[in-house]
Amino acid sequence: MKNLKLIMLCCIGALFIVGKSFGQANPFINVLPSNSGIVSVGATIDIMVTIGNSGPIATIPQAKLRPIIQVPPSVTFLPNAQQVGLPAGWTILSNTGSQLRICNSSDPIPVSTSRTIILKAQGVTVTPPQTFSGNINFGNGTTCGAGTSVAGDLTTDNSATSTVQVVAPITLNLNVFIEGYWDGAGAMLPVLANQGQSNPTTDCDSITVELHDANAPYASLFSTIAVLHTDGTASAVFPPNVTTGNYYIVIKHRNSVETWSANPVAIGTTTNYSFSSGASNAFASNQAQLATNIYALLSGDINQDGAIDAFDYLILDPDIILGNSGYFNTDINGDGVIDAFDYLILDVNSINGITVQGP
Ligand SMILES: [Ca+2]
Ligand SMILES: [Ca+2]
Ligand SMILES: [Ca+2]
Repeated sequence: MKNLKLIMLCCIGALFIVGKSFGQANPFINVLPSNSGIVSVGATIDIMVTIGNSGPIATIPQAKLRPIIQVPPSVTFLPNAQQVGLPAGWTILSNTGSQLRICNSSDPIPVSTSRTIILKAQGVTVTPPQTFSGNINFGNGTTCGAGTSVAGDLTTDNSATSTVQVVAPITLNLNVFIEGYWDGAGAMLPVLANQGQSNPTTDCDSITVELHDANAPYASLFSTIAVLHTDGTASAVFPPNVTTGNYYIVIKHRNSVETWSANPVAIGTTTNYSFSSGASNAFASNQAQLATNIYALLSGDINQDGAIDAFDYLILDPDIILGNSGYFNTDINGDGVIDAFDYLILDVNSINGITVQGP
């Protein structure tokens, strides 16, 4: 009987040792880029790192995981201050731009749970798809310094790879003038500077450039903001998820009537389109003539409802009475002050019943 008890105790002990030696905690890692791994030069891509514990018994202690994420030279990690996608209890140990090391400093990971870490990288140079990787390395369980693996770790899932591809952005080079901002001599005023902004005097104002479906109901599919320069040029840069094809180009500006291209335009990697060189380059020739061969978006739609009318005047009027100056959408002639000269431009377009023209 005594021998039987001894054998049973030995068996339990053996089972306990087996359990302790095999399969206590198994950390694993996966990496996945946003947008199918495609990013344009200068744009940001999210790299999602999933780190978990498939167990089956023990929690992974804090300061025990110090994975390294390594990206190719075609992209670079943003500085630590912009890495805001770490879960509570995780820290960045080092960031060289190409290699970022993190640690679960004060975040133990129980069995069957995982953590998602979002790291931000930026496209640097155009390249075909390249591999990036995540590798679990082990900490010492106290300071995130190098340490040994956890009992039960299977090494096969301690690294993961995916790909990132850096592409050229889709660039649309535009020629656009804005009626009210005309300087009378071939260019537009430095409106932002006139209105007290710190922009250079070669900047006129911001415009929103949209690409709309060529087919009804002509939905807006892509949008970006571009700086319109005083010489009427603007470079609208779209993210690489824009599929090249035919789109209506739509220009929105804070006190002009929304203006559509006359027809859908074939948008490629680099496309040039001039609204200003002909009235008929806009849908229904909905532009004002400023000079020979210079046409412009019609000014005065202050409330951006698609029509220039008395409702816009109702917004302009109080600013004239108050004698406001500075960054105001009611400054239709862009000289920085709101007065009767702004009203004169609105008045003509209101009388003419100007409204947005599109398909
Ligand atoms: Ca593992
Ligand atoms: Ca309006
Ligand atoms: Ca003005």
